[in-house]
Amino acid sequence: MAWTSKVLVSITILALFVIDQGQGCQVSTGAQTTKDWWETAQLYQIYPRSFKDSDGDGIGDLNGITSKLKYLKELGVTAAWLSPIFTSPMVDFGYDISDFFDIQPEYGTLDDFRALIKKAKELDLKIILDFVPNHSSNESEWFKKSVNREKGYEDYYVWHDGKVNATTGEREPPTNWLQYFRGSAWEWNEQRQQYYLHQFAVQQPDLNYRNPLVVAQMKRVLKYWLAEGVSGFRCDALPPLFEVLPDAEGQYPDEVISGATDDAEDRNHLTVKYIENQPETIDMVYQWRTVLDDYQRIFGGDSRVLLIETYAPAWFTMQFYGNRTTNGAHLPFNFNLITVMEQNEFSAKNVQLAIDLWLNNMPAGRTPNWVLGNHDKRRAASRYGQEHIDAMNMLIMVLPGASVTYQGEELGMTDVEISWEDTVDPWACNSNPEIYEQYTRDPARTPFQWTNGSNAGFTDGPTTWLPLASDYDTINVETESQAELSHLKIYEHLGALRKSSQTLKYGSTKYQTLLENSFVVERILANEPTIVFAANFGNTVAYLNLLEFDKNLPESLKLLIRSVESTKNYNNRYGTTSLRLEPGEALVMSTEN
Ligand code: ISL
Repeated sequence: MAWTSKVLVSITILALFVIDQGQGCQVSTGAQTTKDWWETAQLYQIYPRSFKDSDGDGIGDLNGITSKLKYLKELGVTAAWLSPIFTSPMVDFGYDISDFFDIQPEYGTLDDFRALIKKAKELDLKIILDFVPNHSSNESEWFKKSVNREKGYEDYYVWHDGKVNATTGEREPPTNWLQYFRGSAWEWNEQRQQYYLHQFAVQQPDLNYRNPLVVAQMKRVLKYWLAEGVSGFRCDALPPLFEVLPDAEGQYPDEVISGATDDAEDRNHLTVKYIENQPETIDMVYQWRTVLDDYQRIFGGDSRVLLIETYAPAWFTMQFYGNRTTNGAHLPFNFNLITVMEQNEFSAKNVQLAIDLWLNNMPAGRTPNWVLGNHDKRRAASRYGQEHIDAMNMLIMVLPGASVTYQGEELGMTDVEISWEDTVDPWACNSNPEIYEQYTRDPARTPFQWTNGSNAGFTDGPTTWLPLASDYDTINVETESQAELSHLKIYEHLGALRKSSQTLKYGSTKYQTLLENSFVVERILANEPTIVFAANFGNTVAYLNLLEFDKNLPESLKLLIRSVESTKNYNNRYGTTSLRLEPGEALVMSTEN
């Protein structure tokens, strides 16, 4: 080994050793290796209905998305995942699919989809589709055939005779199971004279994964869209994929009442043990991974990826990654930055807890990811406070692994209050005007804000399918692009930094809560500038001594990116021993000269 290489190796080892001596939390392995595209991806969720309308009907569509792919490229996005675009009666806005092999007519045609893929390829953008395996629409041919007990379809869904009440003699559902969207998870079908299971709406019957024909059919769905050129799938609603096996008499067990709520229609009324998080679900994901890997082996190209949607405890979620011998999903979504703050206040300590909970439970050698929002949750700017949206966008972009942004979070879009009359989300519609706000997911699904012109530039037509936000005159792409600094510009700067910085790609990570309510993340890579993120989540001024966090930091750091309200200047240097941070101020800095 030449002496220069020896010195390099020693410096790297020394650097890693120094990191390990630090206070606070850190993830090591700063060694530079090559990473596959998804390991450092900047992912972006498109909700097609609300992204861009191209034909004036007030509903977003595929041609609308195609016309805006360049926008995603400018943000730095690596791959966009599209919420469902398949044929659907739209009871759950595309999550109730009636034909898994075709496009919803109001969104366009298969040819429009092919044009979208072609344009994306030209721009070097990857497209990921939503795969909804748990259920179909009740208007699907499969369901109709199953209702008719047509050969091969008899057991496509979970059918049951139900019970007869010993006292009244009346027919009852087989169990007390509740759907997510309020009310019983069983629906009586007159024609077939049996109940069917639906963990979501009545119009979303659960497919029966104990039937090998269903397993094979859903693998066909994956292969069909892979052949159309997609780069992977976001797998919807995994926890309820399997239910426990019935006993020898064919009976299922009741769930225990949890006591968490008196509302007997609300799923939280039950402690769900038999209808979620079964081991067979993990195995099914491993099988889908094989489908994707086989496809790549046969047809070549970049890795096709599996993203998993699961709100489940870590012991279950982490198994999706795979085990010692088998690969599972590339990225089971990490919702901790959302869910920890649903149960606790938004604070630096709880941000740290959210990060710890993922990194400390993640199996070795796997890739973390950070989801800030999606179409099921309130807007990030509304959850954390508008003054913290830049900080949170910075956080997910400086942490190691993949970042996941829901459309509009880069602009700082906020929740739109939707009246009971305008409410369309089935979850809310299954409740009543007094309580619907605790269930509705409409506020985060309103049309994307492109300009301050008519209907925010979302559509040329007179109406929009959900009301527009009232603040679109200032919160929109056009206005924010023209501003000297804006949430959008900050997001773009972050995207560019992620592309250019070896440290953000390969560096080791250290993070810590400082003082009462400030938070710092540091990324370190030998022979590359160290990147430091610092944010004040509190409501008083904080003076941070960053040397308490890492004594090896220099006297001053160069400012790369600042939050909108910060009065600091790009490229100026700021001292590390007493860094003044205003409430809500967030910075990304570097040790470079
Ligand atoms: O929304 C939730 C929490 O806020 C979840 O309980 C959600 O219902 C669950 O994660 C599944 O969501 C997914 O599947 C649903 C669909 O309505 C959601 O939009 C989708 O993200 C049924 O397909």
